Amino acid sequence: MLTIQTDKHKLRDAKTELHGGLLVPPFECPARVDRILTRVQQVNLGPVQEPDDFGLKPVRRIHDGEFLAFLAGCWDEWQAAGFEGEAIATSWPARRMRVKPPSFIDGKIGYYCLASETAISNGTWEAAQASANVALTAQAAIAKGAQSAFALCRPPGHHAAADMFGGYCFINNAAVAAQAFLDQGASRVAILDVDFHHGNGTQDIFYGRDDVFFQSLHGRPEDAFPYFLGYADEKGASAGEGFTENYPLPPGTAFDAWGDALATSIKRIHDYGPDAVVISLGVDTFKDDPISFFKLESDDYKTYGRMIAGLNRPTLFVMEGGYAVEEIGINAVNVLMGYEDR
Ligand code: SP5
Ligand code: ZN
Repeated sequence: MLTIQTDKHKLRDAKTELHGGLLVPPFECPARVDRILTRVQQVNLGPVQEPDDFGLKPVRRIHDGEFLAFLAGCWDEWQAAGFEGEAIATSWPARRMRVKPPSFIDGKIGYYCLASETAISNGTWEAAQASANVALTAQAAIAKGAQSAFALCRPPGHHAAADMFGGYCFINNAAVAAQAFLDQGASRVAILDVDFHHGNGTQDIFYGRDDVFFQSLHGRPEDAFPYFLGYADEKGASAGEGFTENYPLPPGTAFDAWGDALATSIKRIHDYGPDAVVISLGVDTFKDDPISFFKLESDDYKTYGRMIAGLNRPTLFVMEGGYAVEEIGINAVNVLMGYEDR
């Protein structure tokens, strides 16, 4: 399988994450991709190539222009305001307030932010664009005839909505790639989100549409980030009704129950008959993940890679989360090896 990767991910190197009331080194760190790349090479998964530059046109198909301008200018504006730390939102348009973007960066960042654990700093915007290019390059390889490809994206994307960042995400790479398939002639795309966290951004982007079938398996919102979306009764709206499906699962879920949910989800995707499948691949479902509560073992990743291959559709794997850095390479690449049945 072809892997697309660039060292530009290293430009996303925030020093702080707001976690449990402390500013700690971010869980979403450059070493994650380094580990996965090392494993890709160790097992000879296939060639590793640099992304092409697609510019912002395919990104604008998903994201709001004002939001992208905010991301592009955020760090400079934050510094110009004289703040000494990284850019972290502290105020939001909460219930019954005016949902209107302020001019001053301290207000504007709150308008565009969905979770304040995620700090913006120098290089974040450049890395986010490079990550989208990674997804688009892998998508293009499939459009040219490859049966599968691995977009080793970083920063991740599935929490990012059309006009919101957070959950370590800025541009929704999977959504941008899914839209690219459609813009190039596909009529239906399925997105299967197996990251531990609900793919709130992806769900929100496609909620009213029937040309993208969104499925997410995740820690139930009662107990897990992003807390405010991902219930089983969210099924899509208007034209999109029936084209979103959620599988919220409780703390301690191991592969028996998780694999059952996946099997159901895969059957639903099979019935939808997509022209392409995008997998939002997070391996924070692992038993030793530091911020999650599922109990998957390393071998389970191979098993479910095989299950995904059973769909027998062009499949784009887009890297999302996974914070047990020691095992992230084994777990992520196990999915891809399982898919290739080796
Ligand atoms: C892409 C992705 O996986 N983003 C995840 C963002 C999660 N950020 C907030 C996590 C809050 C976790 N609190 C966990 C307490 C564990 N003891
Ligand atoms: Zn996650």
